[in-house]
Order: sequence, then structure tokens, then C-alpha cells
Amino acid sequence: MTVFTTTPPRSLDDPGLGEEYLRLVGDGDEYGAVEVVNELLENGTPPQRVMLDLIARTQGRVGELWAANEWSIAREHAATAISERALAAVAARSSVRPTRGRITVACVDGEWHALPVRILGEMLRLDGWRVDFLGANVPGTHLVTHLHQTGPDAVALSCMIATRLPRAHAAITACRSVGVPVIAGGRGFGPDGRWAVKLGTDAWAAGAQEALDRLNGDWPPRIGDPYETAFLGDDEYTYVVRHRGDLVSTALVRLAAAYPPVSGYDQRQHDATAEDLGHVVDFLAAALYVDDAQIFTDFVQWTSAVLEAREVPPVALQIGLMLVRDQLRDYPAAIAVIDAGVAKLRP
Ligand code: B12
Repeated sequence: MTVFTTTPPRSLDDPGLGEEYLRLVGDGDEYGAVEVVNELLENGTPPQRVMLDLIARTQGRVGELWAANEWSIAREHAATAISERALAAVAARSSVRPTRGRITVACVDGEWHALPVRILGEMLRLDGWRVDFLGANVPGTHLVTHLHQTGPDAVALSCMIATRLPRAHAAITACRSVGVPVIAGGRGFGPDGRWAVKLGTDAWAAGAQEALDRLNGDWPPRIGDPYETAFLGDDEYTYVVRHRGDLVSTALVRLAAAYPPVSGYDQRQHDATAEDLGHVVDFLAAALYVDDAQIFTDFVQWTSAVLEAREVPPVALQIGLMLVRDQLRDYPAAIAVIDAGVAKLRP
């Protein structure tokens, strides 16, 4: 007698599915990852859940593994490419005729995290919106040209890195000036979207589902005077931005004397150090722009953890911060922000 055994269909509620899917994207197994997605959809799993509870959640794990130095940048890139394929597979199998209105979905200038906002775009499409997806790194002027050409009901603007906030502000003001309300999202706008409010957005949402809820509520909002929130930043912000190159290069030159291990760095380590010092100045500028040291203290805590995972001790970051600080003696707000950052470092 032949006994047939059938494996039960996969479900998002399977405790091991998240790990299995992470393993597939981590192994670069595009075929396997897409197969899981297709199977879930065939079994009746809502596409929204596949996007949020599988693809988005896995990307979060990918970020943690990269930050902990367990996965290389290349492995993260490969995994993200597979997530994009998986997302395309979801989109290909679920089509909804637009009934709600038209929305432009874009990342702010200099923002390369296109996948989070792509997920938002697909969620909006499934909710009946006609979506114009502009992707990563959209300069404000081009965004406004697009608004003139398409006349959307809203702009959904993503900022995942707080250093892009000044550019986000310019884009938000420009969109509102031409009468198009802006909903903002992404971790760059801060906890509870607190910096989005400062930049004058009409709405903020933590995630794609929250954005749908907000847009299905009392939308469109009445756009107030866009110029009421159009001006932020002061002399200190302007000084730091204008002297970014000098601040970084001077700190780099002085670093060899202040932190001797640097003299043994290879080219790759030198480049990474220069990039890190660039981030120090960029996050400092963003903190000055919105007048909130938390942007900088969050950055210091995060960078210190990332560096420690790569065996760079907190004292190296501390020295880097002090070398930038030494060049800003006449700028009390900048000094206060850097001091708040230094205070967050483990002794
Ligand atoms: C993939 C990835 C990249 C890729 C992006 C490729 C792509 N096509 O997207 C690349 C390699 C380009 C990249 C670059 C960098 N990255 Co990166 N990246 C990631 C990673 C691993 C996944 C991003 C993702 O897809 N997340 C999945 C989505 C679904 O997550 P989500 O945030 O929950 O998404 C929801 C919300 O954000 C919200 N949302 C997003 N946008 C919007 C917009 C609106 C209008 C609304 C309403 C909602 C909304 O809705 C989404 C869906 O629910 C994250 C880790 C993470 N936890 O996200 C790091 C991460 C975001 N990156 C990080 C960093 C630091 C960087 C770099 C600075 C690294 C470097 N040293 O160069 C650069 C910055 C580049 C730039 N200027 O933009 C950090 C940010 C830390 C911080 N301080 O905030 C993270 C958190 C990694 C980590 N654990 O440390 N990155």
C-alpha cells in the first residue's frame, strides 16, 4: 500500500516561516523566496500581510544583521534585491482598479531607501489609489514639476535618514505652496513623526497601514499658510553646512595624532572613517536645523553600536566628535548638541 504524505500549505502564522524566508533572502535564493510569496498568496493570505508581515519584517531583520556586522553590505544588497522581486511578485498577482484619487509617492532628495515607500505605494494601490511611484532621491524641483503635470490629491513623502530633513522641508513647502497636501513617513521624521510636524506636513503616519487609515479619514486637510513653517535653520546651521568639507578634512588630518590606531588603517578603513565623520557633520546640521539634539544623540548611540560591532571602541567616536567640536568653538548651539552626543557614549 502506498501512503501519500502532504506537507501542509505554508502560512504566515507558522512560527518558522520568518526564519525560513530570511534564510532564503540571505542565501540569495530569489526563486525560493518568490515561491514562498506565491504559495502564501495562493493560500489566500492577503497581499497586504505578505508585504508587511513577511517582506517588510524581514528587511528589518536584514538591517539588524548588517548593523551587528553579521551580514556584509553585499549580502544586505542581495537580500534587498530579492525583497524587491518578492514585492513585484505580490504586485503582479493583485491588481485593483483605482477609485479613490491620485497620489504621488516619492523619497526626498538624497534618500535611497526606496523599498519602504514602494511597499507603501503597493498598499495604496490595493486600497484603490492611482499611484505615481517616483522612487528614490527625487529632487524637490522635479517633484513639483511632476505635480503640475499630474495634479495629484496628495504627495506621500518618505525620509528614512534624518540628515535629509532640510531637503524634505524644501519639498514639503514647495508641494504645499502649489496646493497639494503632504503626508510624511519614514523613521527620518523621528519618533511619532515629531520633526514632520516642525517641517509643516499636513499629516504623518508611522507605517503603510496607518497611512491608509489617515488617508481614508478626513482627507484632504485644509492646507494652512505654507510660509508659516517655511523657515528653519539659523547661522549655526548655515555655517556647519557651508564648512562641511573643511570640518571633515581637518578632523581627519588631526585624527592620526589624536587616535594612533588610525595610522595602521588601510584605504578601506580610511574611507569608512571619512564617511563616518561626514555623517557626524550631517547629523549635527540636521539637529541644528530642527533645533533638537535628539537627532544627534540617536545617531551617536546608533553609530557607536555599529562601530563596536566592528571592533572600533566608543573612544574612537568620542575623539572624532571632539575633533569636530574643536572647530566650532564660536557656535554654542553646535557645541551643546555635540556635548549631548558625547554624554551618550559609554565611558
Ligand atoms: C535596504 C537598506 C538600505 C538600502 C536601500 C535600498 C532600497 N532599495 O531601499 C541602501 C543600501 C541604499 C541603504 C543605504 C543606507 N542606509 Co539603510 N537600510 C536598509 C534596511 C536594511 C532595509 C530598509 C527597508 O526596506 N526596510 C523595510 C521597511 C518596510 O521598513 P519600515 O521602515 O518599517 O517601512 C515602513 C515605514 O518606514 C513607513 N514609511 C516609509 N516611508 C514612508 C512614507 C510615507 C508617506 C508614509 C506614510 C510611511 C512611510 O511605511 C513603511 C511600510 O510600512 C534598513 C533597516 C530597516 N530596519 O529598515 C536600513 C537602515 C534604514 N539604513 C540605515 C543606514 C544608516 C543607511 C546608510 C546611512 C548607510 C551608510 N553608511 O551609507 C545609507 C543611507 C542612504 C541614503 N542616503 O538614503 C539605518 C538607519 C539608522 C538610523 N540612524 O536611522 C537602518 C535602520 C539600518 C540599521 N539597522 O542601522 N540602506
